[in-house]
Amino acid sequence: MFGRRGFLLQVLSAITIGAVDFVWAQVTRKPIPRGTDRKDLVNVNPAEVDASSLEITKLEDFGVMGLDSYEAELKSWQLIVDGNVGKPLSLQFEDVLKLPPLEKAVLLVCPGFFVNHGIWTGFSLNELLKQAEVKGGTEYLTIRGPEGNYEKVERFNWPDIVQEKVFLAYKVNGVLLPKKHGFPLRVVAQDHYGSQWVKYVYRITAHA
Ligand SMILES: Nc1nc2c(c(=O)[nH]1)N[C@H]1C(S)=C(S)[C@@H](COP(=O)(O)O)O[C@H]1N2
Ligand SMILES: [Mo]
Repeated sequence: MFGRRGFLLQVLSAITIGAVDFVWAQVTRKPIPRGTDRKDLVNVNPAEVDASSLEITKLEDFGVMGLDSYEAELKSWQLIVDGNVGKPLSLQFEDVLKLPPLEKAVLLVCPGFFVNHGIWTGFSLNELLKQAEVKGGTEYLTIRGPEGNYEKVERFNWPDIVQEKVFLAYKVNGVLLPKKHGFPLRVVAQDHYGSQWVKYVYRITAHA
């Protein structure tokens, strides 16, 4: 349609626009100074701030919102990976712990209520989806938890998965997730509000 040169130009301009967007997002993020009172941050948009200088919140000071008392039974719990994949997976918790670890300090903002700055440890969804032989053309994932009447479903675009902005965690501040924070597995969604941080995750589905 564009000819070879036209196509190359299209690709190059897409890459350039992507890079400019990325750099722009970094320079326009407002740095949160060390020592900032977390109460002053409850209305920030996590995508517009740089929290890298902010202290890590003590786990006992974390706020809690939404479902907080779901009891996961590890004997029957499984993580299902299905949808637009060549090889659907079902993993036990011990399999999850063997995946290559990914650890990041990320700010969770529940607007108007609280901000938790935790160190989250888990694994890359990009890696897991590769193991499931995710098919080309996958545009987004849905992530669900917990199984049953209280299920919450959120949708995440593929670039956030590839950039590891969105991943799954089984530890916070070095300890296994407490029940109220989503044991055994929860979403960590950098730059997204807390409502997307699904707790008690049991299923990931790839969509074209
Ligand atoms: N399954 C499930 N996940 C959930 C919720 C919920 O009600 N059910 N609440 C969400 C909301 S609104 C927020 S702000 C965060 C809070 O996470 P925390 O309780 O670990 O601080 O969890 C999110 N994940
Ligand atoms: Mo929230």
